[in-house]
Amino acid sequence: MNYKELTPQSMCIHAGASVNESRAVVQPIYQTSAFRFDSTGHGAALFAGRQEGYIYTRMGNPTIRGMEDAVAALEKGKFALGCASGMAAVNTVFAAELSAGDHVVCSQVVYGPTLTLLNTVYKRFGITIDFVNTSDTDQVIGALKPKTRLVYIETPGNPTIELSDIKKIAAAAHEKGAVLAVDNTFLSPWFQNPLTLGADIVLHSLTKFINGHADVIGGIVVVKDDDTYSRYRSVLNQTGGVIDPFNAFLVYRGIKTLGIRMEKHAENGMAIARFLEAHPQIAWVRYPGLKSHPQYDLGQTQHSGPGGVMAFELKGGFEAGETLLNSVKLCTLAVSLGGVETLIQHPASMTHASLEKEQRLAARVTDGLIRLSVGIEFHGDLIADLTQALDRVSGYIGAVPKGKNIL
Ligand code: LCS
Repeated sequence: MNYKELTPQSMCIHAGASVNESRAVVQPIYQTSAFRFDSTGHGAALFAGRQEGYIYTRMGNPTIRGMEDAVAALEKGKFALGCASGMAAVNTVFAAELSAGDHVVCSQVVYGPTLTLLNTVYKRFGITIDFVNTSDTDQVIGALKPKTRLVYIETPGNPTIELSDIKKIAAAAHEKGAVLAVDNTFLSPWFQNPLTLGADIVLHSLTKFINGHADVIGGIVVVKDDDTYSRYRSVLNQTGGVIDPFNAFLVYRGIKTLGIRMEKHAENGMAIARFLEAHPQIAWVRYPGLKSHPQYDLGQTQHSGPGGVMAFELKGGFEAGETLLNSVKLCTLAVSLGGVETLIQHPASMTHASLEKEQRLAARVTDGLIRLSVGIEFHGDLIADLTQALDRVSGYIGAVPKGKNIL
């Protein structure tokens, strides 16, 4: 059976080419650095690419390959490249695409270290970058230059949950001979497939929803054609930032429940976003499932669900936010996102602390912004926890109805 023809739910369970002589139901962990050659001729044929097979785990490994093929299928791409972290995936895209003198148009709203990587390492290598508000396609069009090689977006962006129009941005980039790379970490391939909307490259931090259990650091790049794949594979092979077989195994296992987890993240996300939006302490909530999201209509055209991550701001600003973060008991105060447990964090002092204040504010990461990654606990327990924590926010103790304190 060709797993590429399956529906996404069955793909989650069965996608990936299994190289598995043991007949084990689950792809085994090939925890080996190298693979034996039958003869010098065999080794030479593998190195020359005349014969298919595995040589050395940095260049490829069956456990990693199974996971890569599963993500490639779910993203409707042709090949994927498993990386040691999401940042290794980001770096693979930059290293494969950019040469000295090239220009990049990058969204202002991306994971902090992505912006910093461009602004430090790649700037040193003679790359010029314009950071623009990519939720306004005209700003992307206005920033494109003859030297633009890469347009880079996250949608929804981390952490403000602003959306960018993948189809229109891809068309604008292509018109100028540039490629569009989309970091699809926040919605996962379950809810959004940028390659089908015209993007050339998709990448993920596997650390988040795709693995889903907060126990792996990993990343992946998905491409559409053989030539791009060989070029990227060669860069990843030289730079060495590959995922290891054990982490690939854990991610492959996580993928089996991607669909049911994502549906639950979204169901809980809707319940919590509505609760927060109606709460008197909350100034605003940004979540793709809320009609109040400024780009709700765009979202409906490019993703099939809202995911599990939202941003909000308290009326009491940063101090109120600090009290909230120090008062939650079921939600965990931690960075990262996309796991089965609910995590809450403060981007200005945590995930986006590497940005200069000016850059941070340009990216609309205000001091009072809070990011919530909703897990798959029972939503009523999460609402009870947020209620008791919001009760403690200064000036409002007693002003909001008390929730049941479950802890
Ligand atoms: N892309 C996005 C959208 C991310 O959110 C992250 C990490 C990365 C890439 C990098 O992935 P990593 O190397 O960590 O696997 N985002 C994080 C965050 O928001 N909190 O902690 C990490």
